[in-house]
Amino acid sequence: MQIVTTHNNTDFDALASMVAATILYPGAIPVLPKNINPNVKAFMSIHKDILNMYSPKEIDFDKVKSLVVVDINSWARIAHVDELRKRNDLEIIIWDHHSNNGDINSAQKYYDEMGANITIMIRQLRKERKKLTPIQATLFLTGLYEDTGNLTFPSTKPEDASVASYLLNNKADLNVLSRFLRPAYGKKQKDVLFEMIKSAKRTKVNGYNICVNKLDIKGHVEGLAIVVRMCREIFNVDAAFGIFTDRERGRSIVIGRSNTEDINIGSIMQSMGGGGHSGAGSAMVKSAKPDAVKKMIVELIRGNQQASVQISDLMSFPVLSIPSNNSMKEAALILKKKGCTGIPVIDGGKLVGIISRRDFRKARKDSQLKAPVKAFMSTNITSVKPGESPMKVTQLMVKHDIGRLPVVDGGRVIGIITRSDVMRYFYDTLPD
Ligand SMILES: [Mn+2]
Repeated sequence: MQIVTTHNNTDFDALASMVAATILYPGAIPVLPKNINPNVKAFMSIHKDILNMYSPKEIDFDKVKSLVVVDINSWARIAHVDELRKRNDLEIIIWDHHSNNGDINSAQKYYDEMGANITIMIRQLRKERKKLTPIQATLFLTGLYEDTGNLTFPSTKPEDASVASYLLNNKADLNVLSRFLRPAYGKKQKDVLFEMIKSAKRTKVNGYNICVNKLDIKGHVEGLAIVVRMCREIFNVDAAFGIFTDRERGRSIVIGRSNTEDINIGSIMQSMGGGGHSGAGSAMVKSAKPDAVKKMIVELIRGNQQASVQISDLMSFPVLSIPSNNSMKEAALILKKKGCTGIPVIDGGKLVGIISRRDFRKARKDSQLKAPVKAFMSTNITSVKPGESPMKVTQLMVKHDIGRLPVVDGGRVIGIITRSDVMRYFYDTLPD
């Protein structure tokens, strides 16, 4: 007998991957874990007959000769088939898109770092020219959208998008999809979310805004990942973490969601014994001290992450500047010669203003060009520290409608960052 299974707290990508596996391995029996996400449960309640899933209790594990594991590569996450773990005559086939190496040993491993696991499986289904029903296409697209945040998560690959197009061609139903994809949060999740909103504190790490929430829970609470995701969106932070501590059991569940590749949730969770992708992940920590867990998260972001890009890496220097008693004419010459739109005005190493092309509109008469720069410069200066993130610069540029910011360290201008520097960063040097 061959069975197919996936991780507990089953999400749509996991369920979709299980169904895809039953097409790839005809006759294989799909075994669904007991804990499945609330929105998947809602989907199952209607599609139960068509999907024909088995519960672990219904399986005679002695008869299992082959195990297909989808969307995960960790024994801890498939504890419902733990009986098979010690078997050495078992064939194991893995389909996974999580970047951690995992602890299930298998000779047949289909791994690719796609936004969704279903993308890898559809690649194979198409190769084998398998036909999909509209319901299958709908479920697969729901999984794809959930794992890629409707193709917006940074982990999304071009192939995910082309698979979305393929599934829409195969009559995936967007009405059904949006009805179930919507996070089905109940009273328990709402209570947790409100608690988190009340106690949430924003912190700055490596120039990114993060939000770490500590909360006590009792026993198993479903859908905590949804709550953390909503928390990230509500607070509009780059990454949000939830530390859910069960004091009776002496452990904490850590869940993270990130919107930037510079804070890689997967590798942070891996360091804590869990796993995930760059955008989402979780870990079970044997500690009932949420403050210690929080410290660990912050330290992991600080140290273990690939050094995130700072303004000092992008800025131009040395800075072209002009003293405030030079004439407007001299300033105009520099701007023209260097082809820039503005320069900082610096007296004795200190930033006192900015003179830009715009300020010349105020100096209409020729005689006014003889006036010193300080008469026309703007003294309302917005500057930025070298340790800030490119995102912060973008926010300042939008807020103050300016295209260049002096980079100031200890009162001294050490560089200048322009719109084009930031653009170059966002378009060219995004990590793969
Ligand atoms: Mn997945």
